[in-house]
Amino acid sequence: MVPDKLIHSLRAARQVTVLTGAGVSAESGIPTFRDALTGLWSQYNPQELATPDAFRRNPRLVWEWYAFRRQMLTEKTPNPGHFALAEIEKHIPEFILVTQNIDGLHQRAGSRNVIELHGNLGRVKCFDENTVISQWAETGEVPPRCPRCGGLLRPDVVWFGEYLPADALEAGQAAARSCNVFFSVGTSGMVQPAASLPFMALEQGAMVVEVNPDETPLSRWATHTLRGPSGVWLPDVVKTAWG
Ligand code: BV8
Repeated sequence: MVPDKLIHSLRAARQVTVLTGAGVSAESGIPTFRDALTGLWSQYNPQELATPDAFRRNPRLVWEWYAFRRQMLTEKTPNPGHFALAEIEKHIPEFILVTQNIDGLHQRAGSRNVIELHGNLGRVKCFDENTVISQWAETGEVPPRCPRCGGLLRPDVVWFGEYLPADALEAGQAAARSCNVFFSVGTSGMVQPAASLPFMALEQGAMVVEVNPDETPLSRWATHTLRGPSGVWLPDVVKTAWG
């Protein structure tokens, strides 16, 4: 049962900001970082693969891990949680969706104002120049090389130990500081600086709602906790608030 106070605040909200993590894509069949990596990748820890050093040490391995995830994504589709967020956006004057995910499923579900804090699996950039490259010669070399400078190509995602795109982070922080209602959906809240956004919202008096089957460091501070899958709770919020 969605709390009445949450529905009332949502209907009256001028601005709603949402932070999502891997959990919002779990019901699309995309394993979260908490889930043990499956199959071929089960012997690797994502945090050991998603770093510049891992790429320097073994560019082929890291490139193939992302190619595997990109390939997996072609068979996945947005789930009711993604669609519910796209629906909420239609009812709120100012709606900002800040995601840690790199799967592009929010955009595929129809969300329009999406801030990607950690990049996007569908984009590739030059490791040396940092320029996004959309076409390159397939010579069979893995990773492929930058057509401009010959450097190695890499996924356009933010690795551990790398800075987030400044414009995305600043926009996400501003959105946390100015919203009336903040949803934290499907994130374990372990990775900084994204994990600080809900607390920035709390500091300025926003209603903070956590949607997660499990406890997180945010749970004890959240105004409301919807304990369960986002694919169930978020459609329930939409139905209760707007019928
Ligand atoms: C930075 C892209 C400044 C790549 C990702 C020491 C040295 C260097 C850095 C650090 C350090 N100590 C700390 C840091 C900072 C570090 C960090 O936070 N580390 C943590 C691990 C301690 N952060 C960084 O490095 C960031 N950059 O700080 O720059 C700097 C620069 C140099 C030196 C120092 C500092 C960059 C972080 C970005 C990393 N890139 N992704 C890729 O995807 O391959 S992070 C990646 O992991 C995701 O994007 C996501 O952010 C994170 C996983 O978190 P979640 O999304 O929350 O997923 P998780 O699996 O953890 O949880 C899922 C949740 O869903 C669970 O709670 C589960 O219960 C729930 N769930 C499950 N099913 C459902 C559900 N919820 C709802 N419905 C369901 N059905």
